[in-house]
Amino acid sequence: MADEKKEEKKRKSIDPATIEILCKMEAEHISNAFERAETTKPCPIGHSGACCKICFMGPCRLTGKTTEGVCGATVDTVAARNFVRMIASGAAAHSDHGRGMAMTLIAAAKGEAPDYKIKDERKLMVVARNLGVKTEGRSKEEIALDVGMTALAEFGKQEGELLYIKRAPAKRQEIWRNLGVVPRGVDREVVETLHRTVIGNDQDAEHILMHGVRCSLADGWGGSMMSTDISDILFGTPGPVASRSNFGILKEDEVNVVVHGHEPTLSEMIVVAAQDPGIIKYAKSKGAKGINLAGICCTANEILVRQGVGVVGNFLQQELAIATGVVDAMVVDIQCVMQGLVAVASKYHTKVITTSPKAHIKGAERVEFHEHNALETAKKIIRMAIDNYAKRDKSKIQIPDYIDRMVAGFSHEYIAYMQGGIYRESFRPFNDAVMQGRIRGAAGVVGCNNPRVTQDDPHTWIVKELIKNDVLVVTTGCNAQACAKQGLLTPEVMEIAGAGLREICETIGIPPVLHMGSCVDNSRILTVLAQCVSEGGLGNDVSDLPAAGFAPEWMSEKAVAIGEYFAASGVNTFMGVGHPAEGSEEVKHILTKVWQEKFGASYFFEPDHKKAVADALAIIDAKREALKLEKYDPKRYVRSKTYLSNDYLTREQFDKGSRSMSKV
Ligand code: BF8
Repeated sequence: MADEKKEEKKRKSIDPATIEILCKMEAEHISNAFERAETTKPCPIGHSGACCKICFMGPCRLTGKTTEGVCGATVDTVAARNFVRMIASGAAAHSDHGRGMAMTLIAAAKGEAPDYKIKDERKLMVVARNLGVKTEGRSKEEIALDVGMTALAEFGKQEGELLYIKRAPAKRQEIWRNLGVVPRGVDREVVETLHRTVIGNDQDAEHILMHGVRCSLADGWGGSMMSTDISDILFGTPGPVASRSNFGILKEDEVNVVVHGHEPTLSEMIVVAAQDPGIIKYAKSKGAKGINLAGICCTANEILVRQGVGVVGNFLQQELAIATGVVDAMVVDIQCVMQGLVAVASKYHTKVITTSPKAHIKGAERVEFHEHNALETAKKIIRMAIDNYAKRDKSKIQIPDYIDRMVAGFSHEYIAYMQGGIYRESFRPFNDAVMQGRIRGAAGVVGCNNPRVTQDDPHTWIVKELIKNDVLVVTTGCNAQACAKQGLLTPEVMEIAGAGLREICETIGIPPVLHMGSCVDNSRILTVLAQCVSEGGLGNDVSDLPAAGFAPEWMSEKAVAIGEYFAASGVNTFMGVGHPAEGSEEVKHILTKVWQEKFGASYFFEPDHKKAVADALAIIDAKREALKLEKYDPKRYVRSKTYLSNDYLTREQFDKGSRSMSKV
């Protein structure tokens, strides 16, 4: 019976640790998102983008014989409006996070947030130059203050072009200018999206969708990019760190504090507080051996890539983490935090603690976080977790014995550094390898979990298939965490990489799957694409590069915004799961055929992830041909003999998974 249950759960996830906890929760009759997805089917009309609920004459469901709403709106108008409203919400979320970072930088520069320091002066100088802030003869605090104020003004820029647009290749900037989509401040673009899509306003699908492009670009090349840059200034630009993932990193004899959400401001302080001797002593006084800090979702990625803090899991594991029975506090800030956490926590001793003024959850504990007393608040939260440690119900504890090793923290600065050293950072070796056909192309594989597909299966299948085909992969968000759990962020993964890709990765000293950070750090991928273009030899624009993007298990509006800005930046992008505008042939046509003509890249929604990879490889090869590069031949480069066969795990060992079954 137990085996049958496991078999059934295998349809829900490829992660054995997740399956183990799903069985436990079922036995304990505790609800979770996997189970709710079974009982709550998507509304087929809303799912296809054909439900209009923007006024109270409706909602109008444009299905069957109903081809227009009460106001006469067609399904194309309705689907386009729904689509760009997703973009606006996603862009708002990333960019409001970015604004928070700018405000923290300003507070730190003014001395009003004494626990925050400028950690990366070099990055501060680079960002200052990009934003036109004078640096000569000024203190770092003065520069940081101007950087913060300039960034803040960018969010609200009413007229003109965002300053960061000039980071894009000149040809791409021209395309955007000619199409009238160079963004102003994200605040204006989000407001205008909502205005255009109000009842009785913009009613031409293509015109509506073009503004969606502008709004998404204000996120990718604006709010998200500034968020990444300012986080690096405050907390350090990531470089490779070794760490671990999955439920096995939780400890039975220590106080487990799990941070979840997106902003690094609080989680960075919790990292500091968890190392405080007084706090550790307090934990020991309560019978614990120490404090074990771990993360979920993008907050986890932020403190992983900078501090090496371990990752409990991705989006769909948040409720499950509590069901291990050993999470003493789950500390959440903003975004991707399920309300279901509180119900699960009510069956255990776990305290769910909300901290952001923007996100309360009924039934959760509340400790509001502000920059001016950040460390003190972090210590208060950890003390709450320590006080909770003794309240665990030992009979309910079950920690799946799965720990996966990983290397993360590949900022674009570090990737450039690896290819030339400190005196000549470059992308030359990468570009040369692509030109010679050793590397076939590059892909970004990113985005969420979605219980409508088997958790982590499309994510990791795509990544493995790409590297087998000599495509270098960069990853962020919940895809990165899926990869971590399957050992795909380790050097051992070289064993399944194509010979050409492997040779280059070994020469440069990078793994073939590079964890670049959180979802706002998708802006790092934009920067890498621009750097590859400016390095030369691969065309004049992002759309010339043999590259593709994937978000195979997306669910969040943020993912729709990200996919949109990638496509509009010239990257053919494949979303999985289903099409949120399935009901409109016109919208689907615009996002694929029309975008291809206008932006040189399409925005595909392809639920068959195997087909998505085949299509992407065909596009990559077509780009290679257009650039007149060497024809890609997988047999041309053979595996180098300079590496010993025992350097990495054997193929058999890899196929079993890289995970260690015992705690390491
Ligand atoms: O911002 S990948 S589930 S955690 S939305 Fe959320 Fe999606 Fe994960 Fe990070 Ni991004």
